[in-house]
Amino acid sequence: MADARSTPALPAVTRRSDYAPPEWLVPQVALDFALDPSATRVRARLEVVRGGAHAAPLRLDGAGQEPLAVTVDGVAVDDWTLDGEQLVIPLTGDAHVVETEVVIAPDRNTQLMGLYASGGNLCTQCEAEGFRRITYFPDRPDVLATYRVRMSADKARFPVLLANGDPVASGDGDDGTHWAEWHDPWPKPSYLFALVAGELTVNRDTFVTRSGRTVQLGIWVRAADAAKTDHALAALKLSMAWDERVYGREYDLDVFNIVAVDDFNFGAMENKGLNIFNSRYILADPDTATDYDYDAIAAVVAHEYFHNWSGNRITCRDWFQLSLKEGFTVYRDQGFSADQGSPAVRRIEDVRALRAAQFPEDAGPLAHPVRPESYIEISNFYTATIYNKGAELIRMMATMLGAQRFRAATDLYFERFDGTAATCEDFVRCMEEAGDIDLSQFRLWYSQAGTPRVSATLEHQPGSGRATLNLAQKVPDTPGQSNKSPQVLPLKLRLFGAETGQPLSDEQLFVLCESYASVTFETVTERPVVSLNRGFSAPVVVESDRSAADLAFLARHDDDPFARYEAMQQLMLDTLVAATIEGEADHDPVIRAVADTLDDALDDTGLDRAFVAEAVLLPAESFIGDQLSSVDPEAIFQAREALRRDMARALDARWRAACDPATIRPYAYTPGDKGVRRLRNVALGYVAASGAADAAALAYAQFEGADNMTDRQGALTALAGGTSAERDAALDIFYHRYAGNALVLDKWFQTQALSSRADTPRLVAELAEHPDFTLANPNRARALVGAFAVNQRAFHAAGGAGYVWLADQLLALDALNPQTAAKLLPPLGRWRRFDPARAALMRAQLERIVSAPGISKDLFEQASKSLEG
Ligand code: B3K
Ligand code: ZN
Repeated sequence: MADARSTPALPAVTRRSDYAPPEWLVPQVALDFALDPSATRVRARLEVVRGGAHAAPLRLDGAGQEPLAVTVDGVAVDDWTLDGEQLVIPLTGDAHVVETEVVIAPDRNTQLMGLYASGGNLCTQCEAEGFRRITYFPDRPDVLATYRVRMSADKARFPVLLANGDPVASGDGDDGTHWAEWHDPWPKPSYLFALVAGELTVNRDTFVTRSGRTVQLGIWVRAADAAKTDHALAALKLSMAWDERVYGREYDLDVFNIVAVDDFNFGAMENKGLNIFNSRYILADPDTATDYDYDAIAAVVAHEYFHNWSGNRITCRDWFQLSLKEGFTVYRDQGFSADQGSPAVRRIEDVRALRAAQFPEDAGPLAHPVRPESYIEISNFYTATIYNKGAELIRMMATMLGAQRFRAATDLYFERFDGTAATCEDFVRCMEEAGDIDLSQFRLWYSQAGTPRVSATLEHQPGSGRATLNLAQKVPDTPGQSNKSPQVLPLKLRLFGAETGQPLSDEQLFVLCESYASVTFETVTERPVVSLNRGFSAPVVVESDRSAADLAFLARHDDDPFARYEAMQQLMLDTLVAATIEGEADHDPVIRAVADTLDDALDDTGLDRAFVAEAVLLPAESFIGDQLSSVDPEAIFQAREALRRDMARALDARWRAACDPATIRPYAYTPGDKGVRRLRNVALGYVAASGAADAAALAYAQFEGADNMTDRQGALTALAGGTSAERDAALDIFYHRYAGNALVLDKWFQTQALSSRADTPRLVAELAEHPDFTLANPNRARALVGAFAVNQRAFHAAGGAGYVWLADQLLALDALNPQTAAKLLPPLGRWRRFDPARAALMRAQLERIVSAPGISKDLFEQASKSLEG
């Protein structure tokens, strides 16, 4: 019999069904920080109130610290106990003042959760459960308190002291210290607490809200970065105005501060009145940031700002409701970005991201519903499903309600639940009430995981004047869920005549609720072609029997730009899947369709170049793999390269026209110029793929002459896949030019990790030994380790060396930063999608991780579920 004592206890599982309201409430908190990187003393004063008739003691969450003193109503007590890491204090009355004191060491906090040091400054990250690493507290989102925060610190080292809410007082102390007090009048959960102390400069501006409140805006960064904050500041002001105009939401404090830090586990954090950002989503100038970076900065600034209402004023009752704030806020930031430029391009990018990250998650061992049922570590549930699929759920409701009723429903939601911790169900009920719609069956989207698959066939008897679209849906099994019910799929449809190119019907919204349904179209006077799921109105996989000719027709004639893109993608995908399976395919239909689209763009007949750049891009290798029953990475790579090469050669003149240096104008960040740059860089990639003798020289000339990072990085990417001398020179110049600029060095690592060169696994392993590589900085870890693991050809190269290398990195990273390590594991969990040899090698690494001594529950949950699922 095995020795039970040698088996470590499995981490505890938290279940949605176990939710119970808090036993004790904390209406008010006062915190006093004596800040010091190696020993920060935290005194907390909690006004606690018994939440109903019960005799339970007060339980305060803690992590990694010990109570140095505990008082109740001003009197020191010693009848407290520790239950695991929880501080348990017996209390006799219904209201008390409980004070605790702890000492923590921010400079030893490598997890970057709680209070930690970054670049010599101190900052916090509390969502989801970081506040308990700062002080003892009921660290759950349904305990809402108003916070008063006092900070004192060495004035020379930490001249700036910021916290949530509005500043109320400050002054100098003894021995070179100073102090500041901040008060946040809005009750908030502990995960929204924040403070920052350090040497920072500020870029200030003001915003006057629609009711006339003047808000002081500030973006705080290192002095050297001050010049790179104008774009973020402008985006903040645009976001504030947009939320007033589109959702009727106004800002509610006198100040709004943003601080940028270099060491951050994800993008940014919406702490009330004091957002803390990963510096990659704040800092931009043309020399160091691409157009993509500029767009991402605006989107993330908007996202965090929008959380002030969807997240902060109304928060989540428990973490199972995370999509209540995240799905809705992503939907809101997508709407904002769509309004800044081309909505079609933005929709294409959002759908591409959904397909690249969420569809595989939904089809793999880590699949979970938008409202999960259980977790081991909540940090693992900040997923594409919660965020991006969650946003699609809101979008579907908005589509079914129409703009006016959707606005009425969000108004009702904001009004009814302001100041509370709400649930996804609360949100859906507002949609039902104000939208006058029954969403009973729609709720399955919250509880069933898996991407629904829709099959569509169009029947038409010539001369009958009628066509019938037959639809069927199936929601696939996912771990722990089988035999699922059909879901509500809002599908936008339209028919076009194959001969005339004219629409044969208006666009209609057909809501598919059953497993099977038919839609009949009258007045069909010629052979029809169906355009379906227009605008990607439902986040589903569509399988249709449309021919290559029909897809090419839609790619040129559909009046919905998303549907045009989609038809082109499907045409390319069908070709690439056939080529992968059969070793060859007819490339001509794709080449002709791409030629037509390019001609429309280059003639400047009104087609947005940014849209064309998207439309002519081949589907990613991983997306091709997702269509196959077993992924053959090398065959996919070769099939895609062959098509790329043929497209490159057949359309050589057009690509050269699109990337002609004559198209280069002095840099400006305008939608039109962005489109020209995007198409130029896609075209440059095709010229490189053609193998033309002058290709490397052309890319190198662009690299050298570029006055902006978009063109410089575009050229570097075009070179990085090859073996030219220009490639080596460009990488070297790029590295030296940006030595010391961490965000640009991330690009240098990432470009090489994503390269299609056959020796990428070796080059990446060498880069991990580079003096500038470190796992301690999450951006750098993601740039090399994260990028390599999604480079399908390189990561899955035969022999499995990539799997071993990834597992080595994850184990090393886990010891420093479990949250970031766990985020990088999923590519290893996709073993079922590969041949038995690769699957066995991948499983072996997962098993090695699961049985490694002392791994975090974050990594354990991801690896163990990946083995089971
Ligand atoms: N709410 C934060 C994410 C926190 C992640 C914690 N593991 C940022 C955002 O979604 O806006
Ligand atoms: Zn968010």
